[in-house]
Formats: sequence, C-alpha cells, structure tokens
Amino acid sequence: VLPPRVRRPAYVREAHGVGVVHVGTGAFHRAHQAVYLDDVLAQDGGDWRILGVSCRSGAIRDRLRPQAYLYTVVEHGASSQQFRIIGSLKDVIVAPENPQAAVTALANPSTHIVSLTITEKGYCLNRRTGGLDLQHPDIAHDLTHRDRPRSAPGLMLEALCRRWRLGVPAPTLLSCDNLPQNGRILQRILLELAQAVAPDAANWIENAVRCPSTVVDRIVPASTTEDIQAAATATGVLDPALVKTEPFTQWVIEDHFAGARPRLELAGVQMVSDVRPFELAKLRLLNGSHSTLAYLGSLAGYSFVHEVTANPHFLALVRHLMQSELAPSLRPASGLDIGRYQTALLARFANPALQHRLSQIAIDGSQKIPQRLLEPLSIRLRQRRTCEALCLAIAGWIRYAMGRDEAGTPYEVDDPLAGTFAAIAAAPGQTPGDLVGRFLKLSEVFGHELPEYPQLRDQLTKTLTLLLNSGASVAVRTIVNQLQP
Ligand code: NAI
Ligand code: CS2
Repeated sequence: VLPPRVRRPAYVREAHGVGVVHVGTGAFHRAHQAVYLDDVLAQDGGDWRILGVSCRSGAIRDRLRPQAYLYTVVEHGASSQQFRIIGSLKDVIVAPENPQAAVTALANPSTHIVSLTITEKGYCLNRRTGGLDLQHPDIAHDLTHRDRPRSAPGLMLEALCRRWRLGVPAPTLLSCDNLPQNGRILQRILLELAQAVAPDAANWIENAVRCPSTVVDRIVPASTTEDIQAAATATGVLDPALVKTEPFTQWVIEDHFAGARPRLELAGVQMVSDVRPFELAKLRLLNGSHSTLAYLGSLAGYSFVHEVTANPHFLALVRHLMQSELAPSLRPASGLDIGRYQTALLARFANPALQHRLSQIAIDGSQKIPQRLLEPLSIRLRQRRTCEALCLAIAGWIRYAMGRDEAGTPYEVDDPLAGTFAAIAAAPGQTPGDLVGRFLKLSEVFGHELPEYPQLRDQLTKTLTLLLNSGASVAVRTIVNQLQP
C-alpha cells in the first residue's frame, strides 16, 4: 500500500478512453506530456488517455505492462522529493512486433492527436536540405515495405493514408522533440515521403493534417537502478518504469489543431500563436549550454551537470555564453522573461539530485549542435560579433567526437556519424587545423555558410590546439580569463 504522501491519479482510469497516440514512450514523454494529460484528466475528464507506440523495442512495455501501465514520477526539488503515480498511459504497442496494430492505432478515428518524442534522429533528416533523407536505411526500407514501416515517418504516413482513404478526419501531429520549428519539420518530411509513395494523399496531408510546433522543457535524466531502489525504500513500491525529473516543467504549443484537443491550458500549457521566441530561448540557452557543459565537462573528467557548473570557470563560461553570445539573438514574448529564464537555468543545472549524466546529453551531437550552437554562431558571425564561448563549445564537441579522453583512453561516441568521426580522428599526422578543416567539411553538420568564414576556421584551430595541448580545464580557464564582458 502506497504511503499517503504519494499522489495518485485523481480520476477513474477505466472511465476515460484514448484520444492520444504517442510515439516514443521514453522517459521524457512519461515525465512531461503524460503528466500534463494526467492533470487534464483529473480536472476536466474526457477521452484523453494515451496509447503508446514504440518503434524500437519492447523494453518499456515490458516494464509497464505488469503494473497496468501505472508508473512513478519522482520530482527532485532542491531539498525534497515528491512521488506521483501517473495513470494516463493505457497501453504500449511495440511496432516491430505488430506494425499493422501500430498503423491501426494511429488511424483510429478516436485518435485526435499523435504526439512524438522519438529523438532528433527519429525524423531521418537530410541536414543538407532540411528535409527527409530518402537514403536513410529505415526510410529506404519503408519505401518498399509499406505494410510494415520501420521508421516513425513511415508509420505515420501509412496511418495518414489509411485515414485519407477511409474518410477519417485528419489528426493533429505534435512533435515534442528538441528541434526548431518541429511542426514544420514534421510536416515537411511527411509531405516528402508522401510525394515519394502516395502523391494522391499529399494534398490532404498538407491541408487537412495540422502539425503545430511545440516547445518542451523538463530535465529528465535516464533513471538508474539506484533511483528505482531509492524510490522503493521511500514508497514501499519497486517500480522499474520509474522516471526522475525536476519541479520545472514547460510546454508551449501553437494553438493550431485539426480537431478536438484536451484543455491543456488547465494543466499550465501555454497555447500561443507562435512558439518561435520560446523555442529560440530554450534550444539555445538551455540546450546550447547543456551541450557545452557535456562536451567540455566530459573532457575535463566530470560525469554530471551539477559537478561542471560547480566549477567557477565553467560557470563563468556558461554565463558568458548565455548573456553575451546567445541572449542577443533572442526575441522577447509575453510569458517569456529571458533574464529570469537564464537565472532559473543555472539553478536547475546545479540540482545535484538529478544526477544528470553528461554522457547522455553528449549523445547524437551531430543532430543537436546545428540548432543549439551553430545557428547562433552563424548569427554572431554575420553580425561580426565575438563568439569565443561558442567556438570553445564547438571545438569541445570536435575534441569529444574524436573518441579519446585526455588520458588517451578511447570511448564510444554515440552518434549517427560516429563512423565518420572515427575515420577523421584515425588519419595519421593531422594538425589541429587539418582536423578542423575535415570537420567543417561535414556539410550535414556545419552546412555551407560557416566553412566560408576564415576567422572561424582560425578560431576553432586555435581553440582546438589549446584543448589538445592543455586539456579542457586549462582551456576553459584560459579563455574565460580573456573574455570581454
Ligand atoms: P529515451 O531514451 O528515454 O526515449 C527515446 C525514445 O525515442 C524511445 O521511445 C525510443 O524508442 C525512441 N526512439 C529512439 N530512436 C528512434 C528512432 N530512430 N525512431 C523512432 N523512435 C526512436 O529518451 P527521452 O529522455 O525520452 O528523450 C527523447 C526525446 O525527448 C529527446 O531526444 C528530446 O528530443 C526530447 N526531450 C527530452 C528531454 C529530457 O530531458 N530527457 C527534455 C526535452 C525534450
Ligand atoms: C538534453 C535535453 O539530452 C539532451 O540533449 O540537453 O534532453 C534536455 O535535458 C532537455 O531539453 C531539457 O528540457
């Protein structure tokens, strides 16, 4: 029996039907969207429970099914922790086991919303065009195996085509991934896939289906066995599907739905006409700083975010990065206080209870640094303004992508381009300038504009030389001491 302080679902789960299918039932979904919907169900009722779909494995389903898809969210505040049982998830379909069941779930007329947290790489983007990578192995498979799609775009397209053929009203598709204009990206890749395999449906997908952009923010580190054990000690319940997070949560959505939607504003969701100001602030100030801490902090020998920001030189670097090199490119908006957001971010990063691993944030850097660091860098260079902190962050990513720590010990670089990075790093007798030149040539990461700035190449070469010769701790201290306010 759960202690009274553990908050439970405040509604009768079986009295509510499914209205949302979520693809990617990972930790973030379960600590963010599923919590908001749990709140809406408690306050407003309605058929807004969630049916999950996993495109990859049955691991989460296997943890949740024995406990009727109930799970614990542990919220770590600065000095206390709250436990809450979430009831909004009803079931999880593992698409590789039964692809047609997944298609049917998305095509069901009661599915008004399909939401996604499939990681940046799940969109199978061609970074050179900004559209779909038709050569992506999963997309290439789906082009010729439409009855059993492997990719999330392939799964969604099959479901949309079935809805179109059967006259089922168009759904709203909600990307909840850390991509800029994630709704536009989602619509574009679906239209490009439709043009390739179902051109008759393309017009309906473009004009009836809605893909509003969203901004999502809640730090949700991967849970560990220690987290599960600690929660079991506190609550008396061993929950292998537990997720851990922080008190802060934010969800901003463009109010541009195809049909019915839950009254998300009752749960604190900001429904806006344009998410762009919120998105720029979040992807640059939070995620840009996160990636900077992850690469330079790992090289310096740290494991967790809170350890890096406890180092005064790294803290000064991130403050400068935010205040001087990122904030000037941001736009104010009602409900967005950029100064307060930055202050809050540093407190969130410093939360030791989260134990947020740098190695988790470092994953998929090729999919993350374009929007987090390279877009703001392009703006600084166009404006002929300083960018020492951004260059240090990017040189840190290059050094990290080489796959050897400062003691020379190799480690796995978890990134779709890891093979490319390893080939670059393995070439003998390279100078730092050679390394910078070869990384800058990766147009799927750096595009075509940035390599055209000779001062960028020089600055990255100088910074990478410092990192290679003196290590990240000395490099950060040296560059921070030279920074102009
Ligand atoms: P996770 O590892 O717990 O879950 C990842 C989910 O993505 C899994 O359901 C997995 O099946 C699915 N997935 C992975 N690769 C895929 C692919 N190629 N195609 C389709 N599905 C794929 O990670 P978590 O923490 O749930 O984060 C997922 C995403 O949520 C992030 O990549 C980010 O875009 C977004 N997010 C995460 C936050 C966090 O702090 N964890 C905060 C804000 C956004
Ligand atoms: C992190 C994000 O893993 C990462 O890339 O930067 O998941 C971060 O925790 C969230 O965006 C916070 O909202």
